[in-house]
Amino acid sequence: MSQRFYKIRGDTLEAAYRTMRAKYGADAVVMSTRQVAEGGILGWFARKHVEITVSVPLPAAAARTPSAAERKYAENSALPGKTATPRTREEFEQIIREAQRRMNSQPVPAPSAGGASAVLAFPKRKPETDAAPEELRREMQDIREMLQVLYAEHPGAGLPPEFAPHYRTLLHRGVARKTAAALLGAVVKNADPAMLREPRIFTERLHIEIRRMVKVTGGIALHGGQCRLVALCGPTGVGKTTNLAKLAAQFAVQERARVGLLTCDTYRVAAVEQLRVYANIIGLPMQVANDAGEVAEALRAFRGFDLVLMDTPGGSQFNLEQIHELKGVLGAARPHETILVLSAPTQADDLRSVVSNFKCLEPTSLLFTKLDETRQYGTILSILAEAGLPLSYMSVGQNVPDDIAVATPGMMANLVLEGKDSRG
Ligand SMILES: Nc1nc2c(ncn2[C@@H]2O[C@H](COP(=O)(O)OP(=O)(O)O)[C@@H](O)[C@H]2O)c(=O)[nH]1
Ligand SMILES: [Mg+2]
Repeated sequence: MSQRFYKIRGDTLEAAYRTMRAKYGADAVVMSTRQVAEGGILGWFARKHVEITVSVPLPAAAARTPSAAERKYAENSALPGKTATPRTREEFEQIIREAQRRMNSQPVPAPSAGGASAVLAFPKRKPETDAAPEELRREMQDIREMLQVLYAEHPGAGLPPEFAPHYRTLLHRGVARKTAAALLGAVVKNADPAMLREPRIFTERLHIEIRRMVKVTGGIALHGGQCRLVALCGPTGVGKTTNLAKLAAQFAVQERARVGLLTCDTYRVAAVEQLRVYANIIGLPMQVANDAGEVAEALRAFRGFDLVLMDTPGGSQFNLEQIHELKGVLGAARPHETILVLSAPTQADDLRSVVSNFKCLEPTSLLFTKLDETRQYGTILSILAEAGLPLSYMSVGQNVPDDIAVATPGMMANLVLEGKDSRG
């Protein structure tokens, strides 16, 4: 969309903003604000001004009819700094106070000074005097929250309140606040704000930013002539054994690789038997190791193989003793890759504690299972971003060997933005 940029100065932000409205009308948008000093001698006695850079759409562009959402935001956000980044706490607080005042049509006292709590402590309203429609109140709450997160975690990231619906969609899909704010901040930073008003364009840019955020391994890579050892670890029942069987079948059947199975999950007899069933069906040799010494011995039996997949006992992330024991076994095995297996329908905070407590096993990637049992794919995105680990595979069902896919950034973006599982 074509537009022209102007700089306007005023004694205060409010004054500059009023000039902008008077001169350029309702379509002008504040792109940035800054403090400037004028006159004075050697830096003394200079007068302080606020300078705003505004963008004004050229007539053809301005003729576009705003969407219902845009109109609603325009009606409810006509205040200084509407589309500018809040640069200071004062400015930020003012935006919130103004918005609340308009919602309540009554003055809202300034929050008391000092500390982050001042930003968070918004005055409580009595429900019986509250005339604001529920919908509008929720939207304002989202805007406030989005600004708070941005303000706290991405100072300087410009995010006009009109993009709050996108923020809310991300939260509904399970994306953590911080990740959502980072994504939207990146979208706004890397694109023309006027273009982003078009929801389709915004979604496209968001797709790009999600793809940028997601790192992947591309799956297990075989190294000709070298036996790769890959261990799967994680909590109980997440699908380690089932997905190990899927990988084994795919490498043995499709890639014609020499694959061996090794398990040190001897806590439960059934666990060994479960893997043995798969080993027999696929026709693969299997070794059982009870401790670090036996692991070394078992690995010798697989000399000359292309790939050894190692199953491990599952355990609660809070059973640190068991994790420590497994660390000893993995220390002896020295796998080339250690894949931490996580179940996607798990609550985000539990996933965080799994990642944090299994970190000592030095996982090289994450494998998310049970994507068919959730639509909160945003959780996966946030955990990946927070863990700083790449994604290797995604499991979308119980079928061996079909229900597993090598993860790609595009797949992850589709999941988050379209809410479909990766079979779709
Ligand atoms: N719906 C669904 N179930 C799965 C998936 N992956 C594994 N499972 C099931 O989860 C259960 C536990 O799997 P298992 O491999 O024994 O977990 P482990 O304890 O981590 O080894 C089994 O019933 C699997 O069939 C998946 O992607 N989707
Ligand atoms: Mg198992």
